[in-house]
Amino acid sequence: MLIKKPDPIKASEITPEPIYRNRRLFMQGLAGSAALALSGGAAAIPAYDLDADAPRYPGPDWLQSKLRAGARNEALSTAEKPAPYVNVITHNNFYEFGTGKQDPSRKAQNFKTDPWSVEIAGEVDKPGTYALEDLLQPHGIEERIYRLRCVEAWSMVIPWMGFPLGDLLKRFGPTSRAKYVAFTTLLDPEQMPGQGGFFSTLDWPYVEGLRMDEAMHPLTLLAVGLYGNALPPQNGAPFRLVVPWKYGFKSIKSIVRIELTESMPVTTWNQTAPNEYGFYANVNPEVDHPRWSQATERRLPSSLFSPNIIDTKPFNGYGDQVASLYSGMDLRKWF
Ligand SMILES: Nc1nc2c(c(=O)[nH]1)N[C@H]1C(S)=C(S)[C@@H](COP(=O)(O)O)O[C@H]1N2
Ligand SMILES: [Mo]
Repeated sequence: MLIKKPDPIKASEITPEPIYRNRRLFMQGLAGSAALALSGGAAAIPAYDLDADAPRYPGPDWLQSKLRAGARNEALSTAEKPAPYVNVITHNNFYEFGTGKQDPSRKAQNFKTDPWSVEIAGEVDKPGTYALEDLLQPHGIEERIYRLRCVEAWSMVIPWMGFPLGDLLKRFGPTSRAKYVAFTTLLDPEQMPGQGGFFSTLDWPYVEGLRMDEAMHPLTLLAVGLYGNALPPQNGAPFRLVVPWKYGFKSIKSIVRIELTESMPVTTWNQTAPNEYGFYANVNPEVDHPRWSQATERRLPSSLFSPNIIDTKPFNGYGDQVASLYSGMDLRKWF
């Protein structure tokens, strides 16, 4: 219901005001550490040509050194050109900070993402609450360049930094009853203006879920960065999910809880409008949204004169890797 219809094509992607306001901040303090974060000890992540005016998000020291040690996973990265950094950090869906595409980049800049802790709960041998630094400690970070296809029929290519969710889950010993994984975003109306007010948009906190085999799939990523740096708050800092073959709303941001469950979790968009947003939400050009076609998408950056409309691929182009997870399932019924 509330996810908006595909945007009309905009005349241009204009750098919004907060980016300019942030420029001074960037010049004053963040520049040094950002340059450091991008120089890359192993030199495996290319020094991206980022818009000089756009803010960088170096993240805490412990994360910077992990990011610097990261290398690109070429085999699991698309060769398509990533969207310009400024698009990735200013065209966002993060309803906790408002429903406009630029609300998150305007309103999330002071969102406190360090220290951060994550609870691992449910059907695991070793439940507990862990500081993010400890939770990530054994995991090496790699870069993966993925397509992100929003259910609103726009898409972009994003160079994420992260590690496979499956590697993390294995450490906590899923029990034989673990059939699904549920993820929860932070609930904090003080910091997240979209969660407050009488007419709230969604039932908070935001919850998403995966079937266990989807969660263990090597493409399923826990991201802590993009474009070689830490995640910006508007992109779900400090810790988010990225499931590239599913509509973007499955890729839940700013996770504070991961629970392994026996039954299918109740998830935010599915609960809000079950006829429009399924639990599976695999990208599928043959199953239209009740209010618009899913056959094509607007690949960002796009403009009035170059709208850049492309065909949507089944499973967002990851069918060779993931279609077998759904063999025998009617994907019209399980949309
Ligand atoms: N907690 C939370 N996670 C969320 C959302 C949200 O509103 N809240 N929006 C989703 C949607 S609809 C999309 S398309 C992606 C967008 O990710 P990006 O802003 O990093 O491109 O985040 C997803 N994760
Ligand atoms: Mo989305």
